Amino acid sequence: MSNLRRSAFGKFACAFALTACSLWGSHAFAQTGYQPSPENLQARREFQDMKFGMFIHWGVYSVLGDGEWVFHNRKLMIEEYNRLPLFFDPEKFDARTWVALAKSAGMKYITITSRHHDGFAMFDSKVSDWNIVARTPYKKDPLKMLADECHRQGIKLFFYYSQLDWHNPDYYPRGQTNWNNGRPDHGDWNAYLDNYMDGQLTELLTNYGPVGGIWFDGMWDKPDADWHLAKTYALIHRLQPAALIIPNHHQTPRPGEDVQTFERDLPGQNTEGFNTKYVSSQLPLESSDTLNDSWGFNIGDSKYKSAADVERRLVRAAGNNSNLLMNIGPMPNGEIQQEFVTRLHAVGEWLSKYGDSIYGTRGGPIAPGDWGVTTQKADKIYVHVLNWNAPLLALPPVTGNITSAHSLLDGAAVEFTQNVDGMVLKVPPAKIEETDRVVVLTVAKAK
Ligand code: FHN
Repeated sequence: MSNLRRSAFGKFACAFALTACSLWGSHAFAQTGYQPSPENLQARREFQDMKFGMFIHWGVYSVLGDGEWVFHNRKLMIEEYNRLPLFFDPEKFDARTWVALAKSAGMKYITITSRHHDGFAMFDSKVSDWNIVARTPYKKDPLKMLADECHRQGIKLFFYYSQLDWHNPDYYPRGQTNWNNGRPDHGDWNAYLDNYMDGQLTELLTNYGPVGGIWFDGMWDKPDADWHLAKTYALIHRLQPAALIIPNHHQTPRPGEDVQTFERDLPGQNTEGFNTKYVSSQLPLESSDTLNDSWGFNIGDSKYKSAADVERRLVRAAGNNSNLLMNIGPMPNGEIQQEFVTRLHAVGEWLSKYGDSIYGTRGGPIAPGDWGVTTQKADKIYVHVLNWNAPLLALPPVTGNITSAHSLLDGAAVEFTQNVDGMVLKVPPAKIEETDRVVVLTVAKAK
């Protein structure tokens, strides 16, 4: 963990990851007896088919160009932070451009911060005037424009919603990330959850058309609190049965949750130190990461991943039966920096050739390895050779007879042998800058 913000969060994350598993038992039940509706199950399948999404961290914090934790990291006072919306006027924001960029990258859905830990609503909320329409010179609702454009361009829109709130006095008792920022030492937790949070979730699930789901974050700030999950989850499933609840709580999924998401890690891996190693076999999986090293716009962060890095992460996620949600932090004027645009276009170009081996697939049937991964769809198995230099690749057996093998890139036949102990592929030599050599196996179901 190199980066300050990562360390700021990491320090908290590891601390409560240890406490959480013991204490959360008491509020683990959430929406007990939850039976996902047919629409929800269909939405889960469509989610898994989409495989690749754009994560967007954007808010008044973007003005300071120091990421989304600047309020906390600079230990600012409420009245100091309250000035920030005065400077937020994204005259260059264009929903059509943002959605078109996601589409050009081969991304099928967008997850945007409707509000982050600073509690500032990036939408027109009647629940509180701590929002973009009431407090900024911009006075418009970018989520409304984005929702309309997503519906127009056939992209699903998900809303990130922070349960943690560093601004609202009723977020009380305070949590692990608290500092004295001038809030009174009292507040009404139930009012915060039942009126404020559920009130805003009702707005997001009522005023923006069909929503892909809600991506929660921040519960880790108060691991032993009663978050009224049963009530909130039931509210969401009542307002939009197909909306997926995706909680970034880094813990074992609870009843009422529809997707398990992992932050900066593939499912089951815990290199970050705060992700659970438990991987649901029932729920769709997702892995989120940043295109540079930051979630929110950070003017000093040039640690960009290459397009090839992103492609390999997408392939490894798919091989682990998971989606990849890749983050960008737009600039305060509403523009997306060129370094992000260039890389996303390159990934889109790659997916225009290799998309068949990603979209609509599921992970397997062969377990991921250092050499690479496999994805499968209908009678096809896609062998993704990511890290293998020898001419022959020996793999474990699969069910069914392989009737043919060919390179996805140019259709050239690939030599192979198959017996009860497994198969051996004569892997095509890597072409210049070939991120992923994909061998397509056609499998006839065993009689
Ligand atoms: O604290 C947040 C962070 O700012 C960012 O939103 C990430 C995205 O997954 N989640 C939290 C850290 O786990």
